[in-house]
Amino acid sequence: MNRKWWKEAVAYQIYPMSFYDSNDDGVGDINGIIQKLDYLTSLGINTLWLCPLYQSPNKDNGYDISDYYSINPVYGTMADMDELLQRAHEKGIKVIMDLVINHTSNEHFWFQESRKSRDNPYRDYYYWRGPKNSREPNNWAAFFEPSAWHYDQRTDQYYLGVFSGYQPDLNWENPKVRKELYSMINWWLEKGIDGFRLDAINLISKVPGLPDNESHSNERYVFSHKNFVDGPRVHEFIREMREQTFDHYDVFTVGECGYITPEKAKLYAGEVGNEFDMVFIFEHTDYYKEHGKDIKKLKEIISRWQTELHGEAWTGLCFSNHDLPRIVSMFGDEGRYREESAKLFAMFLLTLEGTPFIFQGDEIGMPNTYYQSIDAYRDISAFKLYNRLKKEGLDEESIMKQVRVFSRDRCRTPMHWENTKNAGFSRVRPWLQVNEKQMTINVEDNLRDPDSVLHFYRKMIDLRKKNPALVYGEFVLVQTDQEGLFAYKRRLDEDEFFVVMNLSDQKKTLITRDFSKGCNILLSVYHDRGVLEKTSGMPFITMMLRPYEAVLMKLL
Ligand code: ISL
Repeated sequence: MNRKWWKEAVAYQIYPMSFYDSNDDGVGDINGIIQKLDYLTSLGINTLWLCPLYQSPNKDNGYDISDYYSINPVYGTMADMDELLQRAHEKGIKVIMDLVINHTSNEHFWFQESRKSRDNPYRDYYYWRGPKNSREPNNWAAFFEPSAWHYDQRTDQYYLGVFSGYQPDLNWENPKVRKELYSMINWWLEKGIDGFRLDAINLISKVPGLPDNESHSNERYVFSHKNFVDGPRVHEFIREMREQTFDHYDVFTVGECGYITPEKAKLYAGEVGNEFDMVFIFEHTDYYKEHGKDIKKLKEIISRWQTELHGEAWTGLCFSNHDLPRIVSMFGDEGRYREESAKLFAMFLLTLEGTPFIFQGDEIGMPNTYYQSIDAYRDISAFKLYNRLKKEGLDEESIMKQVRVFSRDRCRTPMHWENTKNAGFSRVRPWLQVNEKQMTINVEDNLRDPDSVLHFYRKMIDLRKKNPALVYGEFVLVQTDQEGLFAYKRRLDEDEFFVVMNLSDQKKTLITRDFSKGCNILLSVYHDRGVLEKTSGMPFITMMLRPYEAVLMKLL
């Protein structure tokens, strides 16, 4: 397997709006990130993924860009951005930006021109179609709105926006669009950024003719990925983009390709594929979204991806991000075993093959936040859900129950720096309410407590950085007959590591022969975990694991 710096990186995802507010306007900013660089260095991470900082009306918190060449003033200036890059580089931290090029904002100049008239030179930068039977051109549903088509009276046509009307889809079939995007990408690369996370990038090619989605009911709008995910020209477009941009720089790209299988990941991020350097895995989180927590399935999905992609393709790993629930709320325990399960998932994330991405706040084990009233919410997808359920006639409390579960605001709340007003994030009321009850979970207290989640992350990051087997080693699943247990080895040359995790809140027992020559415990969720000893006369070791206990060992 080729060794690369970005395979060895430990990345940290910053959601700028909620990271740190340096100028008292209730919104995080670039200077805030600069002020926390020492904190990030001490955590041990060496790569930052910055969620969108570009000029944007923020209908989808920056995932609706109105000018790719400028910084949203709420975050600061281009000079601040340059300073962040320089300061991060001085500390050996690489910086990757979010690249949202499946769509722009409806306030982008191209779209503003495009909607002026049917023969405007920018018309074909987007998808415009006339009505069909006095209705939308097809039955596609959008992610955040009922229909993916949005009517514009000015020219009596609809435009396509598969996320929302604020996010019109760019027409990648038009070579002019691609050229403009490549120039913009090169402009950023010339600035010295170290790569990109490419948003919803496997949506850029649509099935020609934009046919209706298959429908099994008489619903007016049908949600399906079939006609706009992994479309017929997607690989051609990505390869062309790569050749004209990334290939000329020592940078890395991570594709956000939803709904893919390991087979497809090999196409997008194969060792010899010439597309992205890595793609995020989402099968485990997608499964959660559909079916809720299922530990057996989580183990099965992770093992399959680890085994099938070894030596063939590289992935970005995350258990949570700005779209997902917090790790402890999704796969762990946000109550009694919050700290234990937060540590367990730190070990899980940092002992797998693939580049780990830590979402801000997970390093202190922040749980989800739930608000009582819809007024507290800011997420565009929460409003879609609220309006739909309202239309269906549900009562307010039943609606809010669902909004609490599904709104992406659950994980987007301001970072807890201290147990003071507004969690030390800002001196004024933040753009999204801080959960007062959770402020006891904060960086300052975590720093003081040597047994905290934060210190656990530090130790785990350090272990990963020092042991190439944890990055490149082969993943070998260890069979256990207990459902809550997950055990695997990572093996590279002479080095062999053993990870065992109890993903449940019940005691579990591991019986294994794998420690025949003995082992050293490197890190454990419960700090009093002793050395393992063989039962005399027996060839195996019996190891009892407490709720959410996880242990990393090096085999001798
Ligand atoms: O997580 C999802 C929904 O809860 C996904 O379907 C997600 O919307 C999809 O993977 C694309 O997400 C990305 O693009 C969106 C933006 O809203 C998300 O924040 C971003 O991660 C549109 O740009």
